[in-house]
Amino acid sequence: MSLFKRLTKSKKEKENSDDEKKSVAIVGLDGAGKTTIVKRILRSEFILTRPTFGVNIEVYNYRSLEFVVYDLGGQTPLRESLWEKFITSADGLVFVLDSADKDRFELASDEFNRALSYNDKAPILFISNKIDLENAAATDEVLEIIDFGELIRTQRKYNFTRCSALTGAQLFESWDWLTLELCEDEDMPTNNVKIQGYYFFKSEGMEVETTLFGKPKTQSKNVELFKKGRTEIIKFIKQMSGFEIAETLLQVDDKQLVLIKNKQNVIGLVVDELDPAARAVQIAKNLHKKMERSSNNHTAVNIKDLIEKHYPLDFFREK
Ligand code: G3D
Ligand code: MG
Repeated sequence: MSLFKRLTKSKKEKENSDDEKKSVAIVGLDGAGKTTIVKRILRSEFILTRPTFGVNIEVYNYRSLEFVVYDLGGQTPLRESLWEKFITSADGLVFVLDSADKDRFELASDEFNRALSYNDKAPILFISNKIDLENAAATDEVLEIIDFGELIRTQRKYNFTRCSALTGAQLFESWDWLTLELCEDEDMPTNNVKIQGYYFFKSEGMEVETTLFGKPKTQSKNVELFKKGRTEIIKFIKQMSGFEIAETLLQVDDKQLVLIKNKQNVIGLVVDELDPAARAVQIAKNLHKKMERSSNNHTAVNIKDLIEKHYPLDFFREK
């Protein structure tokens, strides 16, 4: 199917097909940082780009999500009708502003309002990008120009975030917000927590397994850390023995240990101290659910396989 047809498919058609991809339109003036943001989030191995008939559209796919990136401004009639259609059919909308490009704030504001006028349902993630730059506008400077009044009045789901695609600051958190609005957590392409390894205990304290990821050199570096983590888990299990559900986040050297306990099991994930722990918590909870499901079906599964299969971007792989 051509890109044009795919983008202009009617809403009705979408509702009728369960396996339909969710599409996210990522728009903003050229140079705002859209391509950088998508690449940073999806990482190159999961990207499929399809340049389309001379119009600057990039399409990226990741599982059940499709990201369509489009430069706004300088419209020709063809571009105009194309982008109207694809914004109208988008399930999620991301608007990227170059917060240091103050000369074009008015133009960006007009384009933002136009995008909103084409789609009155999709949740909106507004990214004020490039905050690492010295002359980046503060939030109130942006809000003077960009009007969120309509979004508030209509109780539209939206999220305003200041971030830097360059440093990654705040980027993954805001992306989590959008993808949680749009899809099953298993399909979330929010990533880069790089799980370094995990612990798996029975909730009464029996150790089932501990696995370290990475090359042998990294693993041997992490052995001590994992020993400390194990001690922390045993403490946690003792403290929480009266509770069916408990969770905590611990600092172990320069790593974070996310510990989640349910009725049967305790799962501990180790991630870097700078990685988004909320994401690791979400993953641990999902792993619990998957373990539960498989034990109900009497099928044997292993956490490592689950992580590799469902969280390929979160899995720590050394080059
Ligand atoms: P676009 O896809 O919206 O047109 P790009 O924008 O992603 O191509 O980014 C345009 C330029 O801005 C790129 O620089 C890119 O590296 C830079 N950029 C993107 N995000 C940030 C950020 O958060 N901070 C800073 N400082 N720069 C950023 P080049 O030099 O390649 O044109
Ligand atoms: Mg681009």
